[in-house]
Amino acid sequence: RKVDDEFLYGTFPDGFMWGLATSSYQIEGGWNADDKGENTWDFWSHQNDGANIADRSNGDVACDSYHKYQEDVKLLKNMGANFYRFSLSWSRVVPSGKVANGVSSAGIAYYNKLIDALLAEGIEPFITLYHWETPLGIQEEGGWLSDGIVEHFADYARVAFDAFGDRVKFWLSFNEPYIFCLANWNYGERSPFIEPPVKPYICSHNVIKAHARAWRIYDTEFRPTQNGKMGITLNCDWAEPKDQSDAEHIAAKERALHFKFGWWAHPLTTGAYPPIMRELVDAKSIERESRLPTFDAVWTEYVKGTLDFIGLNSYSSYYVLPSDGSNGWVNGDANILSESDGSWNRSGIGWSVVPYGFRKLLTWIHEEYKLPIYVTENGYGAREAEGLDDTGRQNYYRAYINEMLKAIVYDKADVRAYTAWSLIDNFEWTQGYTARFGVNYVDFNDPERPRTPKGSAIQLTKIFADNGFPDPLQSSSSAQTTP
Ligand code: PNW
Repeated sequence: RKVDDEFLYGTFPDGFMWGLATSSYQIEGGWNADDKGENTWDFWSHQNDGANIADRSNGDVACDSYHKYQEDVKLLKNMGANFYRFSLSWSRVVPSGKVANGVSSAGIAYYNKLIDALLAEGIEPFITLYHWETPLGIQEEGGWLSDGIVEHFADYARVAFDAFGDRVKFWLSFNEPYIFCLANWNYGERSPFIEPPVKPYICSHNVIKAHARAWRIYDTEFRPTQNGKMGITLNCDWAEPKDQSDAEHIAAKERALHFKFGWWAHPLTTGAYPPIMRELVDAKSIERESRLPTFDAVWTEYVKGTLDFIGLNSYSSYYVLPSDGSNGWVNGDANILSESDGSWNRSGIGWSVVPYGFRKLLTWIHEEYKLPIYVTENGYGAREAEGLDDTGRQNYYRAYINEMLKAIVYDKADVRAYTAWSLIDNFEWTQGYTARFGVNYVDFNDPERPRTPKGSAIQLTKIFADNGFPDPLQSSSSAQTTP
């Protein structure tokens, strides 16, 4: 395998898809418009006078995309995007979260308008069903800790396929279950969890069942006529062994990746959690039944093979090394410690910028799971002061997209799509508006929420149009012909 730090000129395979992403709570606003129901993020951001959020802000208005979606479509069109990854707000489509209580015609109408506006410009809608917002009534019944949520999610997914699937061919069940199953806000709790972890493993079990239910409903009831694809989006950063020559560090890297990515990808491909996870969590649950649940024979068959592709969100890398497990929490269960390197560049919000890690991660996922990979998020966060001349973000995109090209050309990774996070600056969860990931700037002080392209939007427009980085010294070049 050729490992090299040099920039690789070349273009992506024919049909490679380029797009940008957002999520409903982060951009829509209209939090109580029409008959929309309240959800966990409405509740969490309003609770305690807003003190759960860094700048005491919320998504009540956000980018006001509930009213300004046509401007978002215009930005996508101007950038030449092939697709737009956005999410549905469950409680906008199904106000109580339970289909038996009714579906919102206003919610359905909003997403129909957005989908039709995209298609009119030749942009494929790429829908995430769940990007962290649980309808409040379902949360009050236990949310992801109660298996009742599985059927409510399945019913909601069917409503979405039925309403939009004639025009939508790309579906994601969940965004980053690792993040929401480990987050305090997912459980409405302000204080840190009590260790060792119990809730994350119960949450994951229900998420995996809910994904499988939705995929099987799609597969049997809708795919024959709609012909789309459905995956899940998992977040993962590359775990670089701190000491490359130490077998213990290399083993720690495998544990790190299986406790973050395999946790979800393994059951959905094989029907069971990764063997290393089963072994370690079982061994550390000696006081009682394993904290990590087991799929029974029926569920094992049911969850196995329910991915048409794997969605990957990746931003960064870290060093990993072995621990004795006394560090607690999920890293303690995995017997790992993570560190960063003082020599790595940092984004404007302090995340490590390590382009080579992106290639290694794509190649690891390809070799481990042999499924098409869709990069569903990648991007660079900064503070307000960065302004429109976002050179740090431009350098990031050029370097990361180039490492993705190397993964395809040198390592034969089957990467089919790339999605930049985000189309526009937006509500960055507990950081509120203090962190900006947009390639288009949004002025949150102006009631009109005007959007203005940053340098990175102009740069991505060119990369999309060129399908990569054609060699300036050759009249034509492609990934297939570049050595
Ligand atoms: C993603 N991390 O979350 C989410 O899908 C987006 O909604 C979010 O806006 C975006 O990344 C930027 O944060 C992540 O700590 C949150 O490694 C945290 C991490 C990674 C992704």
